[in-house]
Amino acid sequence: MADKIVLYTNHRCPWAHRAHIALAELGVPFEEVIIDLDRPRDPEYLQINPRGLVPSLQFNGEIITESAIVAGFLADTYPDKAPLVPVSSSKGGALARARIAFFVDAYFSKLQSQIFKLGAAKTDAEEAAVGEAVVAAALKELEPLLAGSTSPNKPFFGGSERLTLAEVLTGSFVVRLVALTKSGVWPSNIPALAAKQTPAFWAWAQAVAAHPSVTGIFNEDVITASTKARLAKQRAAA
Ligand SMILES: N[C@@H](CCC(=O)N[C@@H](CS)C(=O)NCC(=O)O)C(=O)O
Repeated sequence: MADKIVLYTNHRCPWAHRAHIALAELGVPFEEVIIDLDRPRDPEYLQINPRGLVPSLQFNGEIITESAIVAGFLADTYPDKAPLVPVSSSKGGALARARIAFFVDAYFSKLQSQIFKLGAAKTDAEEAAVGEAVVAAALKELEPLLAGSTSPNKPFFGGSERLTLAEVLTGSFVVRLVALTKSGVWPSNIPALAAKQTPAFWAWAQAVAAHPSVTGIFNEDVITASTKARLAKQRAAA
C-alpha cells in the first residue's frame, strides 16, 4: 500500500519549500494542507506541531517537524526513488553524507547569515557591503567545495547530474538569491561579483535556481513583494 503523506506548508516559507523540493525530486505523491501564517494557528494545527511552524509532515500517521529533519527523513525513506544522499552503510556513503552536511552548514552559517543582515542595512552603501560579504563568504567557503567537481552536465553537489540533499536543503534560499539579486530586492552587486569571483558557485546557483523541483512552488512575484515588504518593515524598526 502506498504511504499516506500530508505536508502542512505555506508556499512563501523557504523552510517548507525544502520539503516540496524533496517530494518533487522523489516523485512521491502527497496531500498538501496550506497553513495561513498571517493569523494565529488553529488548535488543530498546534496539536500537529506545538511550535506552530511549517513545515510539518504526516507520514502514515506519524508527525515529523523541522524542515531539515523532514527532508532527511524523506531522503532516507526513499533511497531508491531518486537517491538524494547515499545510505550511510554504502561504500563511501558516510563520507558523502558528511560532505553534504558540511556544505549545507557552510551555506547557512557563512553565506545566508550575511543575507539575514539585510534587515539592518538602510543605505545603498550598507546594502552593497552585505553583497560584498555574501560573495566573500561564497569565495572562501563554497567555491572550494564546488570548483573542479561540477560541470554543465553534472552541475550539482559532488558532480551529480541530479539534485542531492545539498540542493534540497539550500535550493529554496538559492532560488531567492538568484531572483532577488536580479530584481534588486537583495544586493544587486551580487550577480556580477559572484560570476567573476566565484564562477563555480554562481554556475551551481543558476542550475539550482532553474531546476523544476526547486521552481515548482516558487512564485517569484509573490516572494519578491513579500521580501521587499518584510525588509522595509525590518529597516523601519532597526
Ligand atoms: N526551523 C524551522 C523554521 C520554520 C519556520 O520558521 N517557519 C516559519 C515560516 S517560514 C513559520 O512557520 N512561522 C510561523 C510563525 O512564526 O508564527 C524549520 O526549519 O522547519
